[in-house]
Amino acid sequence: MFIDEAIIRVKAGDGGNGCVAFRREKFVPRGGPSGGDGGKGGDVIMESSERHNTLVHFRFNPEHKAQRGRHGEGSNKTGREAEDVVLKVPVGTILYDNETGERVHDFSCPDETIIIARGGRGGRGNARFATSTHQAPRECEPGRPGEERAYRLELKLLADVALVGFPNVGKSTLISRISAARPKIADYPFTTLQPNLGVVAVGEEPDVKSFVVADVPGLIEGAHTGAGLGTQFLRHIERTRLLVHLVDVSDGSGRPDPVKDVEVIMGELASFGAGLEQKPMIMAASKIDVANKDKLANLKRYCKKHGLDLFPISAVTGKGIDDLKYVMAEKVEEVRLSVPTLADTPQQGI
Ligand SMILES: Nc1nc2c(ncn2[C@@H]2O[C@H](COP(=O)(O)OP(=O)(O)OP(=O)(O)O)[C@@H](O)[C@H]2O)c(=O)[nH]1
Ligand SMILES: [Mg+2]
Repeated sequence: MFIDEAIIRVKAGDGGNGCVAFRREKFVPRGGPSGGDGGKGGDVIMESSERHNTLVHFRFNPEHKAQRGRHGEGSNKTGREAEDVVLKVPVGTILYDNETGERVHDFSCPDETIIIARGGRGGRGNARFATSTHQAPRECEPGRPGEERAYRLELKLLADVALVGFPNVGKSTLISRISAARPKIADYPFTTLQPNLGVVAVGEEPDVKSFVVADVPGLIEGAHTGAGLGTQFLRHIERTRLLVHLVDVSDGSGRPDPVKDVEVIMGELASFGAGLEQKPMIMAASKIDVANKDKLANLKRYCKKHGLDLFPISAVTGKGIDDLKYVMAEKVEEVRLSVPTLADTPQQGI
């Protein structure tokens, strides 16, 4: 099972202090007490969102604090309440108390909100302590401290992007280049026997976009009828939002015609029968550090003719990888927003 995890510390805002003050007006001797109450400290709130797909943003930023409430003031002015801090998590996130291990909440739908650290109440000002026998109280309360807690977040990952292609085209090498996944890489077909998932983060804080990539075992002609590793992994592709189709254009690929390769893979996707061939797809010409110029040119021509975006990459030298990552992030976001119902499917690790 593929799990994304993060530990966070949160501190809600303290309440503002109550104030001691007395009315001082020209013709009102002994004006009564007028110290206002402190404002409430901000809560820390957690909200599930369809726009988030991983917990990567908490790894950059594990501590979150809400502001304290303003102190009370004279003339019975209550201090202003502090703003709440809202932390967004993907649907499917499970929240645990990090100290006790207790499961606190399971975010199973979008837009669920819970308070995970409660802001402190403001202290009362001296005006609140006046009674008929105690007309000039000098007491007030300090604000209550905001709650401070540590949580562990857990999310079963669902792949957004699947890397597809023949065996040995460099899928595992690519995922190891763009994420922390470290699958086995070797110069023979069917190195990868199980899908590997990796979390890819693109951009700088606070605009980090993240998505999950699956490195799927290689496909070959007849995969839909069970050849090679068969349909087992095509089923995983079914749940992704975007396919990145790798085509080996190197001299030593052992296959003479990259266009034929593309057609075979497209045929397999179509034959599987779940609309896989209609998924948004980005083409990547792999191993361009050792490219055969004719193969690359043929593939470019084919992609142009069929309106497919082609990114020449080398997972070994890093050439073209950043561009590909950004386009993947953009496309995932685009599809995520246009097909919100995808998020309603149960979160299952693949
Ligand atoms: N020169 C060069 N070699 C590469 C590149 N990417 C991958 N390779 C090599 O190609 C071979 C296969 O790479 P893998 O990443 O294991 O290929 P795969 O697509 O995951 O293969 P399967 O798991 O069998 O489907 C390895 O020897 C890699 O070192 C590249 O950009 N340039
Ligand atoms: Mg592999």
